[in-house]
Formats: sequence, C-alpha cells, structure tokens
Amino acid sequence: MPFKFVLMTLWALTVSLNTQAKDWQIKMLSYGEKGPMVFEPDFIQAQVGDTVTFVPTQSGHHVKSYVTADGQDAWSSKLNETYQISLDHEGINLYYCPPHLMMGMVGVIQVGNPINKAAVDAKYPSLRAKVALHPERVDALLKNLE
Ligand SMILES: [Cu+2]
Repeated sequence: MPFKFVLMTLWALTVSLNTQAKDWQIKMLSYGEKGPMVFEPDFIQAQVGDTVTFVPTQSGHHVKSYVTADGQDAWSSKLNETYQISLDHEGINLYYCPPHLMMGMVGVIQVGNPINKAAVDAKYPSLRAKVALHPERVDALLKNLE
C-alpha cells in the first residue's frame, strides 16, 4: 500500500472518530482518586449528541440531576442502577448522589458552552450548603466552567 494512501486512511479514520458521538462512562465510587464518595470523572466537557452512562462500579450510589441545561430533562436513577442519559442540549448539568451529597458527591457535565452559567451560579449555594465534607472539592468543580 502506498505510504500516502496509508496516511490518508489514518486521517479519515481520525476525522470520523472525532466527529462521532461519544458515550462517557462515569463511575460511581465509594473511594476514588480524589477520595471518598466520588463520581469519576467528576467533570466532563461533552458535545451535544453524546451520551453519559453512570456506572455503579461500587454499590450504594445513585445519581440525580440538580440543575440541567435548558431543555435537558431532569433525571434520577435507582440505587445501584447503570443509568444512561442523552445530552441533547447545550449547557451545564450539575448532579449529585443523594445519599452522599453531604460528603461532597457532586459532578458536572458541561455540554458545549456553559450558556446557563447564571442559573447554575444562582442555584449552587443551596446545594453547597448541604455539603459538609470536601466542599472545596465541589467548589473546584464549578471553577472548571468556561
Ligand atoms: Cu454516593
């Protein structure tokens, strides 16, 4: 096979991979890289058309939305359920694990641009007030938004 053709094939493959919708896997963990009670990764920068699968890698967790992007349906999974959502709208989604909100089990999915940042900033303090442990970890999440 001519080398030039190999390069063109690789280029075409790269382009198609980059434009394909992605399924993000977010693990729900009792202990992860950042400590106890975490979503991993706890922040993702996704695109409209992607999906997210919450995986109960360790038991005792579930996931509930707190603020969603405009048009995105609120969601709530059952305990220890593998749960998938489709990201059909641009903006920020802020979510948490109800049993472990107090321990800072919070995550952020940014889809495209953070066009609803004002709404997130307005609603964040009442969520933050319920976080007793690792609040700095949760604050750091919000600093990712841009
Ligand atoms: Cu949890």
